[in-house]
Amino acid sequence: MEYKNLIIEIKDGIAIVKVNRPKALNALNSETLDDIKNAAIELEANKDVWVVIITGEGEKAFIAGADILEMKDMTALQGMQFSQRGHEALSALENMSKPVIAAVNGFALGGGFEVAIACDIIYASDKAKVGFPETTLGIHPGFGGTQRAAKLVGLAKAKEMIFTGKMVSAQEAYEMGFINKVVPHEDLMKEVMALAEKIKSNGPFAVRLAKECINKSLSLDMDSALMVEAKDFGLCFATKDQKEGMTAFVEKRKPTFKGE
Ligand code: DAK
Repeated sequence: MEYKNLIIEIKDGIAIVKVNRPKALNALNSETLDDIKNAAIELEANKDVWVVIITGEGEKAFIAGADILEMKDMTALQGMQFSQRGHEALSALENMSKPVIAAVNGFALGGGFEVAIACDIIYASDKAKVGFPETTLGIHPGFGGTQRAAKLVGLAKAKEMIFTGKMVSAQEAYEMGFINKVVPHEDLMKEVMALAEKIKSNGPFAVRLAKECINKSLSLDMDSALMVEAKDFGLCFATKDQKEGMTAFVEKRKPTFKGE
């Protein structure tokens, strides 16, 4: 598929998705939101892709938010349509069964930070700055940020970030619990690739089913969530990878998973 504002590279089971509007600090306009939705759908269907990485093109930004120039003069109807595009894009990304890593290479603000926290794991450059400046613009996070931030770091820290609209360093965001790891800027992609390779070396269906179980824990009561876990655990035994993983252990060798 052709993308207007994304560059996608797929190599050895890992897809790198780069948001490519560096002149606007990769801000999310309607075209880019549609691109993200279509890329999530396409990569989900691609059997050769086991892990997805999302990052920003250029030295300065991951994504500096929704496109303020596009939003500025919107009518209520256009605002609603924009909102729906955003929800469709973020839901497509979040609902991918495959693990998605955000490589936050610079500013991740507003909708951009919401994209990052919709991913499964965040690694950030030590130069990155993150935050939810929406309230400084007279709006509030609307791509799921109020919900995901509170679940990720707790109510008090989420409220402080959103009410103040402040921008914090990657290190501060790490200390709050938003980010998994902060790395030197020049090592970001190397570290993220090593993480992706480590995940890829494990049984892909096991990883995907684990993701489903963990995500369900956010919306289900304990008994229902344990039912999902039991069902997904059982499903692992329907894969060749489970046989390979356990046979390799018994034979004292490394497993070779094929995603079957
Ligand atoms: N939108 C559009 N253009 C942007 C942009 C953005 N969010 N951020 C930066 N740019 C553009 C700038 O306009 C500038 O363009 P030119 O003037 O060169 O044409 C270029 O990128 C470089 O930016 P700066 O010159 O400002 O660069 P600096 O290094 O001086 O500053 C900065 C970097 C990131 C601190 C600054 O650009 C900045 O504060 N940007 C705005 C960040 C921000 O407020 N982001 C939040 C946007 S609001 C919704 C759901 C969600 C949302 C909305 C609706 N619904 C459900 C309806 C989400 C809203 C947001 O994300």
